[in-house]
Amino acid sequence: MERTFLMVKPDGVQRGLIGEILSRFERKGLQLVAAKLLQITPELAEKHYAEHVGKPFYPPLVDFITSGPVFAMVWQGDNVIALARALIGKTNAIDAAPGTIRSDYAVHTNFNLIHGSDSPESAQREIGIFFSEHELIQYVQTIQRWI
Ligand code: RTP
Ligand code: MG
Repeated sequence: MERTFLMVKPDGVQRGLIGEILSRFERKGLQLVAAKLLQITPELAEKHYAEHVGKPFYPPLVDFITSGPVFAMVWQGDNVIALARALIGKTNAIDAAPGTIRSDYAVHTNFNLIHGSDSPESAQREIGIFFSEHELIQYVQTIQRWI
């Protein structure tokens, strides 16, 4: 059983798409284990996007991700990291497959609505940045045996 870190970015929060985005992961049969609305500081942005520090798109990325509240979540399920990335779609909305979140709602690479961890290492690191252990709720999801 894997866990991944997902986050509705400031554009998704401002556009009122938290519920729409969250419901896609619920319908898939994945399990929500933590969630909160928070404001990302520049320091937190640098931690989260450490791999991108120094790249040309990094300064606008930090401006964007700190521009308003985000909705951070941890989801659990078999292959949840790759499954979530598949539901999210490619970084650039033009390349995202129809039916994915970014294809359905995003226009620009810079405003692409949602973040999803890209590997088990990233997931563990990002969950640790945004959540403490006591915020991760363990419970039996009774529908799991049908999924
Ligand atoms: P994310 O980390 O936000 O889930 O997005 P991702 O894995 O699909 O893309 P990543 O390569 O990690 O890039 C992080 C964010 O930086 C912006 N970006 N701009 N102009 C560009 O070439 C470019 N490349 C990346 C995007 O907003 C991307 O979500
Ligand atoms: Mg990424």
